[in-house]
Amino acid sequence: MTQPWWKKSVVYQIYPKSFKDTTGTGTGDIQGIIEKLDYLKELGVDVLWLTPIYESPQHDNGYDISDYYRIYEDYGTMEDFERLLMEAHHRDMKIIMDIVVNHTSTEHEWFQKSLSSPDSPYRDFYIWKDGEPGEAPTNWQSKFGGPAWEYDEQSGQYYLHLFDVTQADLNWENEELRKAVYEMMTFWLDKGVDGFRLDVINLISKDQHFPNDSTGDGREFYTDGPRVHEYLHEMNEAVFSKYDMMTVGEMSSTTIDNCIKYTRPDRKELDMTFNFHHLKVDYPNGEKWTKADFDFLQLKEILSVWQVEMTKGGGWNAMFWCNHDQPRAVSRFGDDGKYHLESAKMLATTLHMMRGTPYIYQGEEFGMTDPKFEKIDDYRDVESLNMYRIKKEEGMAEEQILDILKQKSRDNSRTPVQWDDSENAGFTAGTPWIKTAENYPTINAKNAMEDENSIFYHYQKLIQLRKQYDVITDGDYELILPEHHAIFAYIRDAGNEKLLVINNFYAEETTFTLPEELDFSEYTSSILLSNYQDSSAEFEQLTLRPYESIVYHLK
Ligand code: TEU
Repeated sequence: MTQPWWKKSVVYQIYPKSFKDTTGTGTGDIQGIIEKLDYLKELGVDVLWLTPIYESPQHDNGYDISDYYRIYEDYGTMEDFERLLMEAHHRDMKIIMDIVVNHTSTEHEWFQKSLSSPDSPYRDFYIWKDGEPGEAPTNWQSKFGGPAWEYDEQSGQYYLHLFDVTQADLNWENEELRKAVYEMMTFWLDKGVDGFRLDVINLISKDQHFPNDSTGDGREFYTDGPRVHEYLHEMNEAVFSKYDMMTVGEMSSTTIDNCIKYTRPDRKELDMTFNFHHLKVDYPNGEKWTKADFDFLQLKEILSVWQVEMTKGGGWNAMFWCNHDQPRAVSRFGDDGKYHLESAKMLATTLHMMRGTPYIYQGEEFGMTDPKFEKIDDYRDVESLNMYRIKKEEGMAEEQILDILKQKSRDNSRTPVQWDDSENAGFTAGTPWIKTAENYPTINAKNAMEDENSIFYHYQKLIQLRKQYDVITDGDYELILPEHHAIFAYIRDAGNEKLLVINNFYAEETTFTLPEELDFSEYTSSILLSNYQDSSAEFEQLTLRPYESIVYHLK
């Protein structure tokens, strides 16, 4: 059987709002994406994932959809989108859409009907429960802070919103709703899109007893919920199975067992899943809203367990360091100062040489950093602003809250793409909707393209290698030196062909010694990729320089 194309693909995530503005509104647009297609082709990515571009009041930057069949005005028109699709296909690149069907905006027509008449068939498209004012149906918490239920005086009932109060959860128990969703998906596929990224898709099935949560926030009653596999299988039969497409599910707080089930091909649900466990290594005791260093040993362990177990179970991982909800990888796990170049390349290699489909988040390919905002006025994200308010109410000092946001806010990755050193980093001729990071005169795409030693060309090389070496896609994964405090090293093993991947995650020199039980003396070795010009060809024992990263090919 031939491999599905998405196993050898690299996906590039576009957050349109911050990508490229061509109209001077300060907000990116579809035309801006079209203008940058040649740049993306030069990078070599195969698939572009667009975060939501549908009509939306933008309380959560498009993850609050008010009409699935229309394009958000500031981004352009349906004709613009069709042109983008054509231009991308023309360059042999695919486009995948973000599908948000755990919830809609409360401005969606379905919700408006549901709200205004409890007798309407649309009432049951959402999750309404009885309750007294001030006494919500359950004690579940919204992921953006505060209660997950909102009271509607007129009907005396509450509706569920796991995210913002303007994002009402859909009722997947309702068959008509499910049909309407499948119809909408079919509309986009018939238009020619090549797949979907499905937003928080493992939250769609809620425990119908709606119990109170005695310990936490309620997530155990809807995460990987009772009917989620049934729904995804149904979706696959009704929609995905009819197209040559890819699907990636975004899975909040999921488990390996569930991700195997979501992605094992014979189960016919999804192609691959994002999970976030490796990005919680700087959440001490599970708490995101604290300032903390990342736990390196934990990072290695989590990534490795997912590599090994997903392979064993026949599943497939989507691999990523960053997205629009996460701080910038080089600021978080690397060094965005002195070793910016070395550490950004090292992180890229570490991830792209693992098993799974890698994702690059816009700007990552030339090392964009967190903006390090100093004032609350610089922030735009609904989650950050909620947290600011809640922490203030709890009595936390302003300075401390700002310090935490500087490290943890989702806005860290949402600042405009830094195209060049002109005003507003070449993103807009107007006033950008969110401030640009101040380092744009040096860290920008133009500089990167002009320097053959740049991070950009390192990514380009990684993408090319994936096409050339099957061991990158197919090889087994084995972590070595699990206890080493600075080195993240692993082997990819496809029998007679292997990769030895060695990464120094810190700014100090450190010594790598190949474990004795590994005997590669019969193999011929060569360096496939490195982030220093003159890395040692000798891998039995070597001194790694700051953030040095080397891939040896053994055959
Ligand atoms: O995110 C889901 C999600 O659970 C997060 O990564 C979320 O940002 C985090 O829990 C907050 O601490 C998806 C989208 O990627 C995100 O942008 C949306 O806000 C969210 O769903 C709601 O649609």
